[in-house]
Amino acid sequence: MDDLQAQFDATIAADQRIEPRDWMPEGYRRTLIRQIAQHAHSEIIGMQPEGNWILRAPTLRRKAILLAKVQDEAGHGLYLYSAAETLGADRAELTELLLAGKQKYSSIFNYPTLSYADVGVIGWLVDGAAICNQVPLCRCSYGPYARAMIRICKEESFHQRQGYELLMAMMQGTDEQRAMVQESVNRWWWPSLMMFGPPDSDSPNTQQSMAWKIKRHSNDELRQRFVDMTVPQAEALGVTLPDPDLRWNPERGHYDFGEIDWSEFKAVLAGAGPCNAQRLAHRRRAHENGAWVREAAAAYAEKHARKQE
Ligand code: FAQ
Repeated sequence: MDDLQAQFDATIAADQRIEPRDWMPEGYRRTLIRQIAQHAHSEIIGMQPEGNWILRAPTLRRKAILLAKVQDEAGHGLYLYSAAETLGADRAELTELLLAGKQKYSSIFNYPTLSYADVGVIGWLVDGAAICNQVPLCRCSYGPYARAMIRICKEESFHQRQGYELLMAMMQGTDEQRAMVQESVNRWWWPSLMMFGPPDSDSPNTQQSMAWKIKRHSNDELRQRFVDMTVPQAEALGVTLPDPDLRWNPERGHYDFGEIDWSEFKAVLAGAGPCNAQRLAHRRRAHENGAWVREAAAAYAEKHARKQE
């Protein structure tokens, strides 16, 4: 056991990868299952807010783009459930835990998409935040998660650009369209900052996850990186970010920003966000409606296995 622990520690210290068949501490396995499952659930639940606009996309081109993006999110969910399975988790059980409210998904998907500009703003801000958080996960110490993140990040970059391009088109449109973009930015800015998780001083998992090189940066570091990256993009777009305290700090070499309303974050995590109940109810309904597909696939797999015998 001591030898196994020493070997694990040496692999982490050498910045090498832990693979599914390697020995790993139970806490490392549990932390990864928790984070990867939450991430997978986020991708699957995250299809809902934008899915809301597929039938109402303004042109065939916008509809094709949005369909492709939402399908990518389903794909990301599937890679991530597969990565969790390499740790011994069972996909059906993870889904049950989500539906029972025992496993989380990202707070951001509990907000409604009220206008078409929200599709662009989700691409720009939500996918932008996701990229900031996920690019370092490509260097995560657990091999299957790190490798899944490479493809996911490439697709997220496309998602971010499609959002920004959509917003540029709207900003070059009518006054009404510009107002629609600004109103949407006002609603999504603060929840996007909350995606990075609680402040470092109140983040129970960060220290251990960084020691295991699952997380490569703390929540506050990544949040700051996102703010620094996004302010010039907002200027180029011609929108204001709804924070009177946002200003460049030459001493720090970063933008200062206002206090996040952590009581709102906690309420959303506790299930009291504007769309928590709706998102879970929809997911439950889709799961129940899909029961016959799972049964048919399992029966087919069994028949196929018997034939091979
Ligand atoms: N929402 O100690 P920490 C996407 C929980 S992007 C809900 O700091 P940790 C792409 C946390 O789980 C979104 N819960 O935790 C897309 C923990 O609870 P637990 C998904 C949150 O794990 C775009 C507790 O608070 N991305 O889907 C949130 O070290 C557009 C204490 O927090 C990922 O999941 C939150 N915002 O750091 C899809 C990335 N923040 O489990 C569709 C991978 C924290 O102890 C459309 N995950 N919590 O009960 C991570 O990088 C990390 O898990 C953090 C949290 C940074 C999210």
